[in-house]
Amino acid sequence: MKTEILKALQDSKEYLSGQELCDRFQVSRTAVWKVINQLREEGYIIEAKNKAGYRLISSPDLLTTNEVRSKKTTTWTGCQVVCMEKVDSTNNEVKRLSDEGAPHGTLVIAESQTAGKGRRGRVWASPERKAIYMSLLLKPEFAPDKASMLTLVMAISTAKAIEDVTKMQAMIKWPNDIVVNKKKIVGILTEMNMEADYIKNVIIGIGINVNQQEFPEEISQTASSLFIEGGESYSRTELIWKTMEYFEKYYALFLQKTDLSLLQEEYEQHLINLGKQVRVLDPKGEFNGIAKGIRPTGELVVEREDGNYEKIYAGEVSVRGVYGYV
Ligand code: BT5
Repeated sequence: MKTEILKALQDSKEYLSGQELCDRFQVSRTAVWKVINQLREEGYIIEAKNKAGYRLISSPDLLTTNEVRSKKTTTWTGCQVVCMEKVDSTNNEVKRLSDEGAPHGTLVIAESQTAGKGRRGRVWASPERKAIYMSLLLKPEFAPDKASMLTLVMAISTAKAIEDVTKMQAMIKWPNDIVVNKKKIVGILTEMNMEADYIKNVIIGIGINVNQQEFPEEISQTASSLFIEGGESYSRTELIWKTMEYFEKYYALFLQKTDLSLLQEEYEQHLINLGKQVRVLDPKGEFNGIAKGIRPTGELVVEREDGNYEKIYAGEVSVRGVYGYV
């Protein structure tokens, strides 16, 4: 009911009378009054005018379940939304919920993470309230070897969402980073759980640096936020749903062929490495080359200095610029 009342207030330009809210939602005056007070405690500024009723003046930039749900614009992603103040890692929480039967499309969002993770045991800096930490649960039917491509599907979705919301150019550093002005703004971590040879679930975790004003010393050279790059704060809720809207679009294209062929052009247009010198940090031996694009199955194609083409698989290998991060 709280979500519905909030939505009614958001949708209305005029005052909404207490009686109207009671009638619409079939609840008592006291119940409406309680909800208004709860919303105020969450930071909503709601004006109450004698005889006229209630009017929403402003919303806090808090990722509460009510706030996020009331702004939902998607079809199936976020069919269930769980917002948490603090969690070890949203990816871990989605795994737990999935084991309890949560459906395909469940979205977990947290205000902070105590054990935010990157790939291969790395740490994702997750300070509270300024950024987005979210994970999407998928229970797909395709074969497990296709799952790693979903990182790329989410990467293009997030880049497009950032461009829409901030009007800044967002580029993809293959396979899982989004950069703005060559600084890392987004990291994506896709994890898969299997049962026999089937996919039990795929969990796509996305960390977006939105309104941070500073970064820990260790990452201050490479990391940045949309606030730092754009000079203004952005609505996290809007970024969340825009990302999910694009994900629905690109995931549908992905499913048509169970590969990236229908997204490849758009992905490569955003690929910061394209045509550039890269250093491939392959545990079997590092080498330099020129990034030529991606294959429809997601590998980066790199032309070695001797002219040979190499397929780079995201699993074991990192790619850097020859002189630094990109
Ligand atoms: C990633 O790993 O970039 C994937 C990060 C995924 C984070 C999301 S948040 C929601 C969900 N829940 C989780 O627990 N994880 C996901 P990787 O490519 O391995 O990059 C990690 C490296 O990025 C670190 O070693 C740092 O150098 C750097 N880094 C750490 N925190 C950062 C931040 N907030 N912004 C930019 N760079 C960061």
